[in-house]
Amino acid sequence: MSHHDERTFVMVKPDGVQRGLIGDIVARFEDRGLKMVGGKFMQIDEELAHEHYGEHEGKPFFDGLVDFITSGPVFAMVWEGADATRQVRQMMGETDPAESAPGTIRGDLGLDLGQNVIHGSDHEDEGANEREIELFFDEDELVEWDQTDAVWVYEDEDH
Ligand code: IDP
Ligand code: MG
Repeated sequence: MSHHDERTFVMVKPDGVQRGLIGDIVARFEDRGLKMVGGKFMQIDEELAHEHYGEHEGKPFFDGLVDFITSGPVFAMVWEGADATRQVRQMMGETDPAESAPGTIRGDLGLDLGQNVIHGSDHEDEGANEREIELFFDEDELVEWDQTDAVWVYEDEDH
């Protein structure tokens, strides 16, 4: 594979699902030129929530965060592309939607820190993307495929 193959974990949170924002959010990543290699509509249980948000255990917002993320279905995804983890984080905006620039997902679609529509692996936490992909997806749930328009996204792909 090429240097366009970095994978990152992304999830539309229960508020985004309830508000019908899955399509909007998927479209943004497709439009950017990223490639979806995994997608799963699912309910997160307490155990998975604790594992996924383990770094925040003990913080004052942790119990509320677990309640929220288990409160309804999520749409978990794996997206692949050049510098995918950092690019997705840039597209998401800041953790607090109120501090997020218009044009970003949280800046366009949210107003409240506790219900900020989307999760994406932290690009500053080395290996977080691989850990989160493994936590949510089995290897055989990820699909390798040729994105035929990649030649029009990446200059160094062969025409
Ligand atoms: P991130 O989602 O931008 O990576 P993190 O700091 O990893 O932000 O926090 C995980 C999630 O926990 C956030 O997306 C948000 O939903 C929630 N959260 C973070 N900080 C607070 C807070 O101070 N109050 C309430 N919820 C918070
Ligand atoms: Mg985080």
